[in-house]
Amino acid sequence: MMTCWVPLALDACLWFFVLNDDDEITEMNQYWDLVNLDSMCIAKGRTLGETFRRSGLHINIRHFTVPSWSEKSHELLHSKYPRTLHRSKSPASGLLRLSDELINLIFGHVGRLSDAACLCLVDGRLLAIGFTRVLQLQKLMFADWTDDRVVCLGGSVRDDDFPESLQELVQKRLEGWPTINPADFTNRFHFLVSNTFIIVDESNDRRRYSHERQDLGADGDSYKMLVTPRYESSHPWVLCNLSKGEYVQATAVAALTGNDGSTPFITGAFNLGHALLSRICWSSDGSIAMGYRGELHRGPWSGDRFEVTTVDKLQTGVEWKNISGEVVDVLSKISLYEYDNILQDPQDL
Ligand SMILES: *[C@@H]1O[C@H](CO)[C@@H](O)[C@H](O)[C@H]1NC(C)=O
Ligand SMILES: CC(=O)N[C@H]1CO[C@H](CO)[C@@H](O)[C@@H]1O
Repeated sequence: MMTCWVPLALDACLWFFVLNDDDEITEMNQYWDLVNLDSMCIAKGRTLGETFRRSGLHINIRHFTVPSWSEKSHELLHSKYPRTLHRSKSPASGLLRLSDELINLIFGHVGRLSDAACLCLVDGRLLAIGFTRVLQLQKLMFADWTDDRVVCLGGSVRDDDFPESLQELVQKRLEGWPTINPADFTNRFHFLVSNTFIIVDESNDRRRYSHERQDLGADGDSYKMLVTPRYESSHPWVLCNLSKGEYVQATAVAALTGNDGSTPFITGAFNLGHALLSRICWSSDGSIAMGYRGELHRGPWSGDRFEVTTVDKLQTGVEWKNISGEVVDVLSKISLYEYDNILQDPQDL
């Protein structure tokens, strides 16, 4: 019992000291962590300025990006697996005697991408039925931060100062936590998150392609195709906020630096990670270690759910709003302070 309390009390004292010195806290450069409130994961970061100038987000935007197959790749694979087993020839055996509905149900119970892929390669009919499941499993595996509530928390965030939508969750998580002295230790949620959530970074990325199979012979290439995510589409890619029904288009962000936005992975100084980061930071204190003076620490998308997909696949029944202009405007302002001459047309500002 004591052993748990000592570091806790120490940390509390430290924060007490920091929080009671208003001058110091504005001078202090708080650290910002990317937090997934649903899977309870945290990607640690340093100052916001540093994160911006580097990759733009603590983790690769792939974690939010839903794989997509072009018609051409689809046809290429399916053409290799015609539905050969006509009932009239040799009587179908085992699985293949089942109805499409039953086979679909079985696929629904296959939880591993590699298993679903192998099952698909048994026969063209299984491939046709199981392909949707393969795509679902690819999304779960590679786009593992989609649909979760995400926020980039500054170290100075107070327990009573979360966005409206998160206040209930924060209070719930804090229930049962002892009120510790000093009573004005108001950073308990941040402390809890940074000490109990699972730390992720790209080096311990659990989505590794660790399912190489040696024994698939002629099916080896098809297998590889099924277990590798593709990001192909002729439609524009968008980063969307599933909670608010708003999106930012990749081409608009890429155009800032004269780059190509035809894929979700933009090269150049600004990518979709920057676009996301510019809207999800939350703290009670505005020190962001940047020359830019906007209110980045009160991000309007903090704690919302996101995904990167193509416009044709946006959820129906939601009135989507294109806010690319607003996002690009903030990014270009940031660029004035943080970068030199990276914009395509700086005089347009
Ligand atoms: C969204 O807005 C951007 C910038 O204002 C524009 O370039 C793009 O074409 C718009 N996208 C759609 C689908 O309307
Ligand atoms: C799924 C979801 O959260 N949809 C929301 C999308 O945004 C609109 C507009 O803000 C909301 O009304 C929906 O509930």
